[in-house]
Amino acid sequence: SGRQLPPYFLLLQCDSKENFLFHRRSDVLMMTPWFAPIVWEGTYNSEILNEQFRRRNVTVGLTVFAIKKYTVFLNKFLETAETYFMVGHRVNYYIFTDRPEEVPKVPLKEGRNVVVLQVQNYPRWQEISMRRMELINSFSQQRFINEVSYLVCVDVDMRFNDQVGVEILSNLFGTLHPHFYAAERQSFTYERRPASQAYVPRDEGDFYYAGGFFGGTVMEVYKLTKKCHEAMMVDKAKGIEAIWQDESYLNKYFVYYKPTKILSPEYLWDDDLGRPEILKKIRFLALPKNHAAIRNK
Ligand code: 2GW
Ligand code: MN
Repeated sequence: SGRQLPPYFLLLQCDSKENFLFHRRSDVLMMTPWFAPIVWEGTYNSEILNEQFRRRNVTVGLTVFAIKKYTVFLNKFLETAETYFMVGHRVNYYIFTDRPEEVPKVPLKEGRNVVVLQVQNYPRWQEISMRRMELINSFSQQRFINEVSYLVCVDVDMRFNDQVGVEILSNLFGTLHPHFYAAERQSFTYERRPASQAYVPRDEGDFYYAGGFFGGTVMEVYKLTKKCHEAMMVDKAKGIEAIWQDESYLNKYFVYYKPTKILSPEYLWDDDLGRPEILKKIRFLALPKNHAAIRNK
């Protein structure tokens, strides 16, 4: 068997599909310089991972915000999550909304629950997006810590389109932004005003992460959302708001607290960018939105 063979032989065998260690790609970066895996289709074995997480009987919390008209996205979001998100594992959907009566009743598989959390609305959309950090933070301490092992925090204007499973789970994870996964550091849209708490100097930063998909253990998400919320409050007191709101503060955090795993843009794609060859799966896809009608500014 493969186990008996010396290491150089395993390297030579890496082209063989029968080899049980054949999980690598040469066309994408598979690991960061701080040894965090970057998750692409073809780089992991979901059978092994599912077995490990099932043995731990892990429960995953999926947080999503549907404030005002964004409740229209919930039906497709939940339906597709039932098909593709953490199949075979325990899941709690945490739906933050100001309109609980508009949360659709979607049939759920065994071991999966919807929890509706009523929250206030904010008049400015930037505030709706940014306050997610504060709310995830306070509910982590009050509730999530007692109910789930991991939190996955996502945008709602999306649909699942292929498997999103336990391969994403780690202490702290972020997702490569689909517009910047192939871009140079100089073009990353970090906050560049030194006066902001989200400021990232030109010679720092590893990747540009998407605001719409991050997570980790409840403790790590608690720490992340605390820092981001506090940074926003410092800025707010000075009349500053970072260029891409919560996404900017998230990116600042990840410069100094490196994620232990990074998800490829398979996990947050936008078809406006086409479907390049390196994407073997499109797992979570932005829905086209009628900005004028839905955003109700
Ligand atoms: C309303 C008007 C304009 C923008 C957002 C909203 C709005 C957002 C809303 O009325 N109700 C609501 O629940 N939201 C929540 O905020 C919802 O969960 C939504 O997915 C999230 C972010 O807003 P979204 O998806 O319209 O903005 P995107 O797709 O441009 O998001 C990216 O940039 C944001 C910051 O500007 C965030 O970082 C987000 O995570 C990014 O994906
Ligand atoms: Mn969005």
